[in-house]
Amino acid sequence: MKMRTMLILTLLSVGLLLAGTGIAGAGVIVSTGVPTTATLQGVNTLSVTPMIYAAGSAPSISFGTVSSTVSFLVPAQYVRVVHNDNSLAWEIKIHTNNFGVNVDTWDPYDPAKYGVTPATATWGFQYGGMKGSPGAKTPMGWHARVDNSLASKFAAGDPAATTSVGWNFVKDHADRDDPSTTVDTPPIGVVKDESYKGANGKASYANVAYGGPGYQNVVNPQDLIDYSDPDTDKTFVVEVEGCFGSAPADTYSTTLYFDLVHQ
Ligand SMILES: [Ca+2]
Ligand SMILES: [Ca+2]
Ligand SMILES: [Ca+2]
Repeated sequence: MKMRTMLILTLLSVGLLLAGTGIAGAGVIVSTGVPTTATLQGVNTLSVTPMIYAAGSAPSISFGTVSSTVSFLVPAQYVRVVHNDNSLAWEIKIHTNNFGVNVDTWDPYDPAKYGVTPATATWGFQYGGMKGSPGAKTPMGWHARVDNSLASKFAAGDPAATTSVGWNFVKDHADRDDPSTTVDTPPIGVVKDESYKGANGKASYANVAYGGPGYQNVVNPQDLIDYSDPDTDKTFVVEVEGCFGSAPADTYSTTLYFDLVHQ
């Protein structure tokens, strides 16, 4: 090889080497950082107020004296719910607790606890709604809306037809699984568990709303896409109804609870 050719090749090699170094120089050579922390204070507030349709607040929900011919009745009051929670995932659940059970330790599946109050022979397996004398109960339904106040009532309907009427049954903390119903339809093959714990994960049953930082959804069983409507603020309303058609004449009462729960 001639000296001139060798010189050219050498120069080319150095050029390529420099070019290669140039490419390597575009990547990260050193990476270092500054530790950064913040503790965002948690906020977990929930308040509920009975409101009269198209008017101000009320001390309670009162159905008054109900005619024996009435099957489903929406009272003169609804409930305004104001919430604020910045946890990763929260839910607001509606329920009664007519027998004062501790839902964290209550086992609706343990047969040994059948016979302990509430006795199924007297009260059956579902206790949500209002309670009268032993064995007398008036189931209740709930319907939630993203509105912050209401001027008119949602049409009463049988909560058993959830998606067509928009109402859900109010669950009780002591609700047990009814062993006579085993399979839900639809979807076929899903175990039909009516206990409060079984219904726990079903958004359209005990949950009235859920969300996380920056968003909140109000449950709406008539939205067949995701059973919920996005709310633009932290206030919504829950309407209730009494299902008197299956109840005997009596005087009924309960406390309607709203629980803020973190998932
Ligand atoms: Ca709202
Ligand atoms: Ca069942
Ligand atoms: Ca939706």
